[in-house]
Order: sequence, then structure tokens, then C-alpha cells
Amino acid sequence: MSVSNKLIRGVILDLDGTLVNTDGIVGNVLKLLLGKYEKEWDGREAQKIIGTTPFEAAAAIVQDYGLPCSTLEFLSQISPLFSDQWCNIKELPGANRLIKHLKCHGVPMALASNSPRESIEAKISYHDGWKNSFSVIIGGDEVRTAKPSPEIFLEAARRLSVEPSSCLVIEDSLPGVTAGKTAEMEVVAVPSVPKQSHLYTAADEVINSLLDLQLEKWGLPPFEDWVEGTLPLDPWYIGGPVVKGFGRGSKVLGIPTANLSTKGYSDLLSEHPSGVYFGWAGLSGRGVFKMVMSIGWNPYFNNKEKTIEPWLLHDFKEDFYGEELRLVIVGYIRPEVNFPSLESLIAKIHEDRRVAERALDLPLYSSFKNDSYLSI
Ligand code: ADP
Ligand code: RBF
Ligand code: MG
Repeated sequence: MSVSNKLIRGVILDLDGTLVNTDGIVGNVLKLLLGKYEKEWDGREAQKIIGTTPFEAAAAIVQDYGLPCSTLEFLSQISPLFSDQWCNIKELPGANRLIKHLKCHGVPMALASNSPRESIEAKISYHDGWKNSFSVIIGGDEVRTAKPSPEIFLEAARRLSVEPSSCLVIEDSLPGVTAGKTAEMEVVAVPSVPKQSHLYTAADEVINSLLDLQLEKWGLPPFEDWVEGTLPLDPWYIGGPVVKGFGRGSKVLGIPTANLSTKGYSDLLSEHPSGVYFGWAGLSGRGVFKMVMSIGWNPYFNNKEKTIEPWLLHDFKEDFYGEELRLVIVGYIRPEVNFPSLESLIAKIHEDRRVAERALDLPLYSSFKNDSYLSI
């Protein structure tokens, strides 16, 4: 990772997949429309169409599914289905925080997306204060050549009156990263498809989610909301009976993690970036305990499924498989990473434990110990 010493004066953001989670909606709409052609959307193209223009995406689907219509016909059928859904697109974790922070510090911001200007405006209208935060908004229909051409970013820089080399681009897609680097800008990639970071070698930095953005690396005013190594989050809740995991937590690491079934929680799990979180755990009839956990694929073990691995910070005399476990997650610590050795993984998890234990005594977090969700 090359870290720039450059002073960034303007930030150019992509929209879909970077600030808002469009992927789920795209999948649902394609499933519906392809169904009318008696075809089944299998998500195969999902990755291929990320960061492309609507026309390019439609052309790829018409061709790959051998649809008996033209790209333009397909576009005119699908556009109203999308428009109906813009009100349902959620911000990605950290997007609102980033926009508000940059706005508050007077950092010039542009929104540059391959989707048409009109749909950009429609999408952001559902997010309070976003539209006014951008001094420049450019759609793919307002330039001659879309990303991966650098044109849209160069035009954004021109309108921001910031030199391209002083611009930081934040992008989830490969075409967007290419466009940013061709425009000779600094580029932070936030891949929207998990486990793809190896494809993003052209970017100056690859991060797992906007929560991991370190603005000071770019000479920008740092976030001020971290508290003793933790980032407070809007609390979220997950629970169920404790299930069997891979059986290596206690055996291999000496760190038991009471796994929850991910069934019924797939939306919640995909909404939250992988990483290390902490909060409170209620265990039926036993009480409420401090808890630190990882969510994700455990890169060290390269799991195939995203799992939830909560370590209750208490000595239990026996296993409690099958018992009801409820979690309230109140903060974030760090992204999941790979480690060169088991010892270094274990050392890091113990450090996470110390961070969580201390933080959970702060009033900011300790109040959730009494959350009614936990008393079972
Ligand atoms: P598995 O892979 O089946 O989750 P682990 O080796 O990770 O196995 O052990 C987890 C099990 O250990 C939990 O399901 C629970 O029954 C038990 N356990 C005992 N102490 C703890 C603790 N402090 N935190 C989490 N689980 C614990
Ligand atoms: N696994 C990783 O591969 N990388 C990590 O950064 C990582 N962080 C963890 C942090 C905490 C607090 C806990 C409880 C576990 C973490 N693990 C991590 C997961 C660990 O590999 C997992 O518990 C075992 O795979 C047991 O199934
Ligand atoms: Mg476990």
C-alpha cells in the first residue's frame, strides 16, 4: 500500500456501491424482469456490471441471456422498475458520516457517477442533506465517455477548481478506479463485492468499508468520533440459539466463540461490513456479559461463509450450545485481517478484548447493558 503524502483539497465520490447499497435492488429488479423472459437471474453478471453505465449493463444482460429484445427496449422496460426502488436504497455504513464530516470541514466534494444525472438526483433525494453537500454532481450522461474514461473525474475537478493531482477519488468499482488513476488522482477503493481486494492493485489504498477510511493519510481533517480505539455505531441486534461452528475457536486459538446461525440474518449480515465489533451479550438465565466478536470470513482460515463469532468475556464452566444468545452490537474496532502466524492472530484478538472491555465501561456503551432485548 503506497501512502500518499499529498495534500488533498477535494474529494470525488462515486455513488452506487460506494455511498449507497444499490446491489441488492439491482438483483431484485433483474430477477423480476428476467423472470418475465422466463430466464433466471443467477447473479453471474452482478460483478460484471458494477461501475458500468446503464446502457452497458443492459447490453451485457441482453447478450448473456440471449434476450429477444434490443438493449434499448430492455432499458426502457427496466428503468421504471429501478425508479420505483430508489426510495429503498440504504446508505452504506459510514457514507453519511463521511459526507457530513467533509461538509462540516468545508472540503469541496463532487459526486461523479456513471448513472444518469436524473437518477443520481432521485437516489440522493432520499438522504437528508446529501444533495447540498456536493458542490458538483455529474452523471454519466453529461460526459462524452463514461468511466473507465477519466473524463467524468477531470470534469468534476475542473468544476471544483481543484487540480486533478489534489483530488481524492473514492470508488467501489474497477472501471472507477481505472478512471481515477488515468485522471492522475489519488484513489481509495472500497470494493462492493467481498473478497475482491486483490483485483484492485491500481488503487492507492484498498479499504474494507468507509468505516476504515483514515482521512489524515490524505492530509484531510481526521474523523473525531473514535473513542479510545472504538467507533460508536447505531446499535444493532442479533440473536438465536448457539450453534456448532468449526470447533476451532477454543481448540486452535484458546478463544471460544459462541456462533449464531446466520439463517434469517443474511440481509443483516450483508449490511454490516466484515470486521471486529463489540457490545453486550445476553445468555438465557445466565446474565449479560461483555462481548467482542468478528464478523466475516476469518481470512486466516479463509472460510467460505460469512460467520458471526462472539467471544463472551466471562469464564464459563461448561459449553452452552443450544441456549438462547442475544447480542447488541454498539461499536466497531477494526477490519478483519490476515496474520502471518496463529500467535499474531491470537495476540490481536486479545488486544481487541482489552479495547472492548475498557470501552464497554464508558457511559456511551455501558447504558446498553440494560437493553430489554438482552434480558431473557
Ligand atoms: P464452535 O466452533 O462450535 O463455535 P468453539 O471452539 O468456538 O466452538 O467454542 C464455542 C463454544 O464454547 C460456545 O458455543 C459455547 O458453548 C462455549 N463457550 C464457553 N465459554 C465461552 C465464552 N466465553 N464465549 C463464547 N463461547 C463460550
Ligand atoms: N480471524 C481472522 O482471520 N482475522 C481476524 O482479524 C480475526 N479477528 C477476530 C477478532 C475477534 C474479537 C474474534 C473473537 C475472532 C477473530 N477472528 C479473526 C476469528 C477467528 O479466526 C475465529 O474466531 C476462529 O476462526 C474460530 O472459528
Ligand atoms: Mg465458535
